[in-house]
Amino acid sequence: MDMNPIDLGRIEVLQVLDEHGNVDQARDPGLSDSELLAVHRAMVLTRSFDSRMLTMQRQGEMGTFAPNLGQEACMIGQVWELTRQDWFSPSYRSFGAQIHRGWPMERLFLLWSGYHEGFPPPEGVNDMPFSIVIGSHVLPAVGIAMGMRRRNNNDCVVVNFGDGAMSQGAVSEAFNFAMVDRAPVVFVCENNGWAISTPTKLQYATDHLAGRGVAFGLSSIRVDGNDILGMIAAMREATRRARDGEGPTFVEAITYRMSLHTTADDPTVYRDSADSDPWHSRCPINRMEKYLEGRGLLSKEAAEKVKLEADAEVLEARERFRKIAKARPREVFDHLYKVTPSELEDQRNEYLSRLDRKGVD
Ligand SMILES: Cc1ncc(C[n+]2csc(CCOP(=O)(O)OP(=O)(O)O)c2C)c(N)n1
Ligand SMILES: [Mg+2]
Repeated sequence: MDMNPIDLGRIEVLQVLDEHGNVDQARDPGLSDSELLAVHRAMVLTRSFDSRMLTMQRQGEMGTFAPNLGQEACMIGQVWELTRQDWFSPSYRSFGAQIHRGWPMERLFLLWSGYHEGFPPPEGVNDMPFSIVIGSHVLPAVGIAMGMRRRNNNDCVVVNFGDGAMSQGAVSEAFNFAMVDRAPVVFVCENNGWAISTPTKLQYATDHLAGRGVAFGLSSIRVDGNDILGMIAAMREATRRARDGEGPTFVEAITYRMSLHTTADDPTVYRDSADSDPWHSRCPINRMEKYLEGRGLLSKEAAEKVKLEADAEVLEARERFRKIAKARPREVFDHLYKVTPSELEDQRNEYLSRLDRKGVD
């Protein structure tokens, strides 16, 4: 008997918009001029918000957070095709997508500076609270999709996670459950090269993660995650399949974490600039601007105006946040236990009497 071991080899990466701003007409999702400009604006807003968050964190006004820099196309592209009825279940590095889904930026500021008012998804936004426990939200997202399939209403779920999450068993279980049930879910793996300090080459031995989807029977797409039009094309096909009852899709989006893992991290300790340098020329916003400029839709001056407007929008949200955010030091022991353990009760009393002595409300 001949032995023919299967070798998945390399899997082609879908790209529509290249680094020089050229579009592959055959694969172009065909957005209208106004949609193209809206996509660009959404990516610029993500970057403005990200940059302001970093400044605020460094100035002590924001807690630890996970920057989105360089992943703007991935963020916006994965939710662009979703309707208000669809559900989105994000991981912690997703505020670009959350803003687009309808989270007011002041709420995200509240969330990341530790105010519990920031955590619940806004009324009418079908988002799950983001997950920090790696991979833990993927099976529940499949559960939502299984419910949708039984209601037969053509809605779908997008759930995102990182390359590191692919090493969690629960993600494989989620692939299997989804496929067996033909659940209308799109799995988006943001393969950004790193899981904190672990590079992808120490996480898996193949050229791609997309093959794992194939192994579970899932339709799988490997896409340039820094190409907003490629992301939209991939998500359009994946969400169409979900809505038409063709089951789940796995989208592996190849991108790069240009910034810190979180603000508690220093990547210069574990990665060389030789690793990140090539990604500067793959910037998702620059390539979109080249394309829009080439089409006569956005001049350099107009692009600068979009940036200034986005910065101003973020600053207005920061002002609204500052009006709401009033530290309540007396509440730091609240919301931890239903019945507070006695040693913690002692600490609370000691702390409260100190606040009293200092005249703090
Ligand atoms: C179950 C679990 N284990 C470990 C951690 C600590 N941790 C936080 S982020 C992270 C890396 C995740 O990398 P990846 O999935 O690639 O997502 P990225 O941060 O690159 O977006 C780890 C190990 C965690 N949050 N949850
Ligand atoms: Mg990662």
